[in-house]
Amino acid sequence: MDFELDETQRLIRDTARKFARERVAPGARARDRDEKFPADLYREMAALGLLGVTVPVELGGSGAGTVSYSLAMMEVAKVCASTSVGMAVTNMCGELIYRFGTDAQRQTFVPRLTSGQAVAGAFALSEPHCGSDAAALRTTAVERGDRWVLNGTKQWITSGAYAGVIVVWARTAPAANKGISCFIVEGGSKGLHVGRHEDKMGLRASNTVALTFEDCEVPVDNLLGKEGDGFKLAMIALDGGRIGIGSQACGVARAALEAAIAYAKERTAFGHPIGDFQALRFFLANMATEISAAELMTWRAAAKKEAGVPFSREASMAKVFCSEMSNRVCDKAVQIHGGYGYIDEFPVERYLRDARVQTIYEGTSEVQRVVIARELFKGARP
Ligand code: COS
Repeated sequence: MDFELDETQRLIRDTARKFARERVAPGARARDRDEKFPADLYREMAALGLLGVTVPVELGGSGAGTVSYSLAMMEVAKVCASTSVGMAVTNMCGELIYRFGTDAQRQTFVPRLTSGQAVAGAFALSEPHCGSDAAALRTTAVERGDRWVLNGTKQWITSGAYAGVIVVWARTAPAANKGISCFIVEGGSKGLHVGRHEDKMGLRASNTVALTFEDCEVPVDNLLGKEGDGFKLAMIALDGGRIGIGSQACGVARAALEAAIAYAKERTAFGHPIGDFQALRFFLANMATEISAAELMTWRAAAKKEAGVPFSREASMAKVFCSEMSNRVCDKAVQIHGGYGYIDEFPVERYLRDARVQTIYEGTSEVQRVVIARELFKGARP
């Protein structure tokens, strides 16, 4: 077991850290307030290889592996969780097309994602009536000549109004999960309508919309993977995605811890900096310990994925632990700030709002526990 980063991992982390501090952090508060989508930042990120950390260099990525990806996500999330979620989804879409696409699909769509030409990628699985029960989706795709014709509505689509490449799941046969297939749809396609922009509690600079497909035609060649394999592709993508959200949660929690330490050193009460009081020191020590545990869990899942061994359970464990941890840590950071934690002059209220969705999206905490428990009942090492 090696706890040292290799040269590539260090390089990616340092690149992401510098970019996050210099380019992403300065506007984070204003973007959150104004709900301003960071399209320009994604273009800059693309130039640094951060929109395709795990896809090969020939396709415009960094070919640096999942641990590097996790490190990069942590750095960006630490300064702006909103920016990091679009980064996560774009990486996830690029990797999915790289892994399961035909040569033509790889050559056409992956470079669009990694170069920033597509602005961002979008992952369209959930629908208004189904999120956790992904196999219940109702969007249909019918083959007509050399086209697939899509009809239906997708919900909670990150970067949906901006994404140039959208991976869409649709029903091609009645059978629950075996009747689902996966398609690559270009943003702006005829028959693709962008719905209401959601006014969210957190991640306010991230764009979240519904997408409606009305006789939206895509070439037959845009079927990703085999017909009927879509559900498995979604599960595989989400396993990796959960490492991304675990990383995001760690990044946000670290930001909250650092803000809390700074405030505890500066604020005085009863003639002392409040950081002198043991109650607060214990809060901070617990926060730091939990973050450290969460990071290790995330990197373990990432290392397993990179090694090509099963990692679903580890990804779900990391996701549930990190997301719940980040909510506890951000909540404590607000508590340490007292009244100042509740106003937008200090960043901890944003961190808490941003953390809240982490136990919900890319599979709720309850879904993660379903995945973990199933593995236990299959006889996996507890
Ligand atoms: N990797 C590869 N294949 C997988 C898989 C994984 N991680 N998980 C499931 N599968 C396969 C199964 O092996 C099964 O294949 P067979 O039918 O050939 O045996 C098939 O997919 C169906 O699996 P399962 O029966 O477990 O499906 P369920 O409908 O019971 O779904 C959960 C299980 C709840 C775990 C799944 O629907 C899920 O993860 N839901 C959450 C979706 C989500 O995260 N939504 C958020 C969207 S993004 S914001």
